[in-house]
Amino acid sequence: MVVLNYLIQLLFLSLAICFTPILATPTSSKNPAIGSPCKRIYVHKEWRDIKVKDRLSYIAAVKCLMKLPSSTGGKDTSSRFEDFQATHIDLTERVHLVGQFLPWHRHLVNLYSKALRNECGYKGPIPFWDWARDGDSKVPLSASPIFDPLTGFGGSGVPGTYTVPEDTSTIPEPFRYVGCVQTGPFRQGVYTAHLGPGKLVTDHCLIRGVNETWKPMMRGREIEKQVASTDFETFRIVIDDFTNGIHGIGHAGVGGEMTNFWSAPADPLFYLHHLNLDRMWWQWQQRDPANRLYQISGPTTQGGLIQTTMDFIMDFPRLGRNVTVRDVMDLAKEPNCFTFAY
Ligand SMILES: *[C@@H]1O[C@H](CO)[C@@H](O)[C@H](O)[C@H]1NC(C)=O
Ligand SMILES: *[C@@H]1O[C@H](CO)[C@@H](O)[C@H](O)[C@H]1NC(C)=O
Ligand SMILES: [Cu+2]
Repeated sequence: MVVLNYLIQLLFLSLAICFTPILATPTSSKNPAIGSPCKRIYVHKEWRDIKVKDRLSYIAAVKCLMKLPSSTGGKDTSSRFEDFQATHIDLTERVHLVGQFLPWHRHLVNLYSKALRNECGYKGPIPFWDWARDGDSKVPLSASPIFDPLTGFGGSGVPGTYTVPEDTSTIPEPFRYVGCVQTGPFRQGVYTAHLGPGKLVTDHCLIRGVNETWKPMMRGREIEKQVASTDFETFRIVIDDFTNGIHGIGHAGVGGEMTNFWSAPADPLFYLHHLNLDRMWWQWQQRDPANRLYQISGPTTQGGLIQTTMDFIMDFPRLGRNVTVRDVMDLAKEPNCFTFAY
């Protein structure tokens, strides 16, 4: 087993090395016009429906992104992977508990997917994490294939292996009960995050605390209740409720850095979780396209009175051009061009 583990790690390493020289031009350089028809529609798949070979090359592509230099030459980010995390940290207060929450994250994950394909040569399907499969499963959440040390993202953190910084102003409670991931491709010593926890800038391991408490809330029928709302405003509020909504459940189930509002994208699982949330929203839109395809609401600022409209401008510093909410509503048009296998 140890030998196998070692061989698999070597495989990751060599894949990462092969991909590193494929430095295509950054995603933003040759963008088709917004709203134009897609040349190709990418079909995103659930992690465990993807061939093991593709799962391993996905992980290698993430590692490649972690090695690529920051495309902005920004002082605070040390890799392309961190460009995405830094943008999320800087915009946290503007993009959560507001109207642009779902559209903004839809585009963030899409830009990340494009970077994996265009800058790190990933050719397989982009994965999402369908938590309902774990909620409905008989095995503990920690035994989910996404946490597999050989073909997944590694397991939970080991308690006592991480010391929380003194300044906890941007480090909420659940983060503090966990430790460093010690297995898999992003284990301590192999992957070091530089941004976070919270708004701090510290070199640290990937912190997780897989928490079984949340598993029953991931059951298919619980999720079905949450996406049953018929108006976007109810849908948005229900799923974004940080303690009971499906957005929060994915974050809390993984625990650790994923529970941090700012620095959560230090964990590569962030993108699989958010893609599934996006899938829930797309399914909701598809249930009544005439009314829902272009339905948006919610304040433009947390607790504000101005309502978000289709013309609302969303920005992605370090990552790409500005887009409006309207631009991301229909997945069958540029700059989206993806769908889900189910
Ligand atoms: C799991 O989450 C619950 C609810 O937030 C919390 O009370 C509990 O302490 C957590 N368990 C662990 C092991 O972190
Ligand atoms: C993008 O949007 C932000 C926020 O609305 C704005 O400050 C910035 O000037 C815009 N950038 C461009 C290039 O339009
Ligand atoms: Cu977020």
